[in-house]
Amino acid sequence: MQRQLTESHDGTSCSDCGPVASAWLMLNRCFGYALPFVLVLSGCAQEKTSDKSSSVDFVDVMPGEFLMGAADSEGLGQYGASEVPQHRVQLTRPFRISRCEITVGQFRKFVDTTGYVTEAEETGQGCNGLNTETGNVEKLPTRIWRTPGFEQTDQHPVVCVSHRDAVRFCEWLSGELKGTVRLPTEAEWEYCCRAGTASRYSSGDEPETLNGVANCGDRALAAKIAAFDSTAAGWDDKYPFTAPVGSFAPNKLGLHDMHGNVGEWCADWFDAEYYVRSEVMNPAGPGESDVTPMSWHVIRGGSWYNAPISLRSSGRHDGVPTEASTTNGFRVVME
Ligand SMILES: [Ca+2]
Ligand SMILES: [Ca+2]
Repeated sequence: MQRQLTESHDGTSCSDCGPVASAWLMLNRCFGYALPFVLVLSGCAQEKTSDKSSSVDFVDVMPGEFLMGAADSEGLGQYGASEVPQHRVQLTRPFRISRCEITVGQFRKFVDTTGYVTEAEETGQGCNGLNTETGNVEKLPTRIWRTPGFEQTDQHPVVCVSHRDAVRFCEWLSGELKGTVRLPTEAEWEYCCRAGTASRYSSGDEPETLNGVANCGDRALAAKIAAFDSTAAGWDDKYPFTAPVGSFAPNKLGLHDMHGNVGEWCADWFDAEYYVRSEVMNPAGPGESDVTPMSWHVIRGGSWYNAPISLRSSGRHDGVPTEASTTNGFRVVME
C-alpha cells in the first residue's frame, strides 16, 4: 500500500474498443448509456459549455469473474504486501461506471445546486498539496477544489475532495438521476481497471506501456519539481499536474484515466490484510465491526504525482477519510 501525499513520493468512443478477444470481453464491450441527465460524449467532457460539462457519461459493465490482486510471481515484496494473495472474485450484478473521473464542472453543479461546503473548506485548513518550491506536502487554506494550486478547467478532475465529499456528491446525483449512485467497491474498481487483462497495467506489463495511456509522475512533473527527477517516468506526458479527463487512451471497456490522473476514492474501508479473508462474491471490504477511528479508506489507480509502479491495476492506496489532497478525486457507479 502507499499512503497519499503523506509521505515521500515513490516511488472514445466505442469504435476505439477494437475487436473482442474473449467471451468475457464480448460481455463487456463498451457502450455509453444515455439517461435523462446523461449526455454521451466521445472522450468524456470534451464539450466546453458549462451545461454539457456537468453531465455524466456512464459505461455499462456486465457481471463477471477475475483474479483480484497481485500474483506472487510479480515479486513485489513489501511494496505489494497488501495486494496478496491474489484471489478469485465474482461480480454477480451488472452496473454502470462513469467513463471518466468526476470533473470540476460536475462537482460545481453539485455545489451550486446544494450549497455544499467541502471538508477542506469547512475546516478552513484546505487540502494537502505539493509545495512546488520544496517538493514537501503541506496544507494551505486557499488550496480547495476551486483553487488547488494548479490550473483546473471544468474538464479537469475535481481534487481536494474528501471521502465524505465524494459520498455527498453521489447522494445528490442519485436524486438527479433517480437511481442509486455510489462510489465503486474496490473489487468493482479493479475489475473495471483490468478490463479483462491480467497484466500489471491494462496496457501491458511494462511501465512504458502507460505512455499515452496515463497521466503519471513524468518528465513534465520533474521539470516543475526537481525532487521527482529520480522517480518520474522517463517520458513526457505533457501534464505536470492533472489533465482534462479523457485526454489519454481508454481501456477496453472505454474507461479513461483508470491508471493515473487522480487517485480515486472507493467505497471500502482499507485493510492491508483483507485479501486473506475476502469473500468471493461481490466483496465490499471490511465490515463496520472491523472499523476503528484509525481506519482509512481505499484509493485506487495512482495519480499525476506517482511513478508508474503505483499505477498498477492491483495497486492499493489509502487515505484518511476526512482528508483531501490535490492528487485524489473519484468516479461513480450507478446501479
Ligand atoms: Ca504527468
Ligand atoms: Ca484515475
